[in-house]
Amino acid sequence: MAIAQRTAMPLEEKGPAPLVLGAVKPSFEKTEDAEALRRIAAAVRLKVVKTIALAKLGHVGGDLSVTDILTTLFFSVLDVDPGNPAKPDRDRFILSKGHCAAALYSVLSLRGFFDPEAVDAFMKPLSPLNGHPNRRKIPGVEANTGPLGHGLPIGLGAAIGAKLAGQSWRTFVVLGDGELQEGSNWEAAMAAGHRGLGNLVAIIDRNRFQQGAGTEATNRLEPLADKFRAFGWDAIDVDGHDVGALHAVLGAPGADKPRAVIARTFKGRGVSFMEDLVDWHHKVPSAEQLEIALKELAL
Ligand SMILES: Cc1ncc(C[n+]2csc(CCOP(=O)(O)OP(=O)(O)O)c2C)c(N)n1
Ligand SMILES: [Mg+2]
Repeated sequence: MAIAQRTAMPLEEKGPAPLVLGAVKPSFEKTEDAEALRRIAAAVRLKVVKTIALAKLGHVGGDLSVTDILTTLFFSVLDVDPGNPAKPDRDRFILSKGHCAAALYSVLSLRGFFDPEAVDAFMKPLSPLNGHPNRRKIPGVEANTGPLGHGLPIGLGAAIGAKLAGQSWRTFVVLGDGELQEGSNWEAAMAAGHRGLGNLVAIIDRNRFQQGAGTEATNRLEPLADKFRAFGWDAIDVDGHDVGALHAVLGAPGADKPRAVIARTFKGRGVSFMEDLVDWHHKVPSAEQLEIALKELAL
C-alpha cells in the first residue's frame, strides 16, 4: 500500500485562531456603594455557574465562596487599569487559590480586562482561559497559580520590591484556608512579619472546607488569627460575604504590619443545594440543577 505523502499544512489551517484578550468597556463601574457591589457580585455568581456548566468542569464551591472578596477588590479597592494592565504603579493582585479561576475570569471580564463572552471558552482546547490562571495569557493576572502555597511567597516578593523602590502600591493575595496547610505560606508569613510589610494584605477565604473534608478535621487551623499575630501580622476577622464590611477592611490603608483578613465564607454561597457542602468543591450541576441555580441567582 502506498504511503500517502505528507504535505505541510499552512499554519492558519492548523486550528482556530487563538483568542486574543484585550480591554473592553467595563460591564460595571468601580463603586464604593455596597448595594452596587452586591449587584455586581450577583452578576459574577451567575457568570461563574454558567461558565462551569458550559465547560462541564470547575471548582464551583470555592468560586462562589470567593466571589464577594474578588468583587470588592476589583470593583472598589484595587488601583488597576484594564486599559493598561501593566501600569507600573498598579496594585498587585494574586489569586493563590488558582483553582477558582472561573471566578477570577468572570470578575476580570466584567471589570473590562476582556470580553465577558470570551469566558465561554473556559477550559476549551487551545483556549487561554485555562483551569488555572496564566499571567502570559490573561490580562490582569499577575502570577501563575494552581499548585497551592505559591501565591503568598510571590506576593511577599512583590511587597518587598515595592518597599525597596519606595513605591506606594500594595499587594493583595487571596488564599484558600485548606491551602494554609502548605508550609511555604508560613515561611512567607514569617518574612513579611519580620520586615513589617504594611503594603501586603492576605485574604483567607475561610470556608472551613478543603477538597474532601473540613479543615479542622484534616489539619487544624484554629486559632488562625492568633497564628498570624504570632508571626507579626495584624489579623482581622470579617464576614466574607458582606461587601460593605470587606470594603471597609480591604480599603483601609496599610500601617507597619502585614494584614491578614480572615473572611468567613460558605462554599457554594448563593445556590441552596451547593451551600456549605464539601461535595461541591469540584462538581458540575446537571441540567436540572443548573435551571434551579440560575433561578436562585437571577438578578
Ligand atoms: C500543592 C497542591 N496540592 C493539591 C492540590 C489539589 N487541590 C486543588 S484545590 C484543593 C483544596 C483546596 O482547599 P482550599 O484551599 O480550602 O480551597 P477552597 O476551599 O477555597 O476551594 C486541593 C487539595 C493543588 N492544587 N496544589
Ligand atoms: Mg477552603
